Amino acid sequence: MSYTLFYSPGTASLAVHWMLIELGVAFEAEAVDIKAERSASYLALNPWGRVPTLVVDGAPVSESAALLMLLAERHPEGGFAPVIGSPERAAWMETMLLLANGLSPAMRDWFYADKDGEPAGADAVQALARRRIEGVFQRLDDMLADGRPYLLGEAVTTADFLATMLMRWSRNMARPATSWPRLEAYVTRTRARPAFVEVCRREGLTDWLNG
Ligand SMILES: N[C@@H](CCC(=O)N[C@@H](CS)C(=O)NCC(=O)O)C(=O)O
Repeated sequence: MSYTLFYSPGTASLAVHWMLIELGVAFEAEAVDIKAERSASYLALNPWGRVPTLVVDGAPVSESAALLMLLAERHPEGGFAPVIGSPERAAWMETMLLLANGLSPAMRDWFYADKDGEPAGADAVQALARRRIEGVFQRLDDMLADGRPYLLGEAVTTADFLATMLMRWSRNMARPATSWPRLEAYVTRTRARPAFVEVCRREGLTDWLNG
């Protein structure tokens, strides 16, 4: 199996980069400057010029949530997704889709309101995005109310990599994820994982680390 990850520090590629390190699989990492014009060769891999792209055995795949699910399927030994047919599988799918459909697009709207839409309407877009982001944070906080350590229970899954990455992006918002006490305890737990510390080291991320 061969992997090349095209990434940019701290962006939507972070969860995939983190999971590759968790899995301990061999991969190449290529930095993409998302502030610069994308090369024709990168646009051939990812027509929107976004990150992440993971080239899997020679074929480019994008969308961070899909990549996490694909890696879980290709490396079941990692145990990062409940097996097909297990009782936990439905909750895992529901949570992955909540994050990918409910939280990730709202984050994009928050950060790219004036680029993806009309600058004149950016405040309204951000106001709605904020409401949606905080609504999902509340749902995630509710999921942890029974004292479970991770979103799906005792085991770390792809949902935790995705959720932690998305919560990190809220660190400078009016209500960051860490202002929900259970989410603060949760990210303290996920950030303590050696692979999270390692991905931050490799990407040069120095904020939002424990202690
Ligand atoms: N839904 C996509 C979002 C990808 C995305 O928007 N990536 C951003 C970085 S977080 C990007 O590439 N931005 C550069 C641009 O839009 O020009 C995913 O989760 O992979």
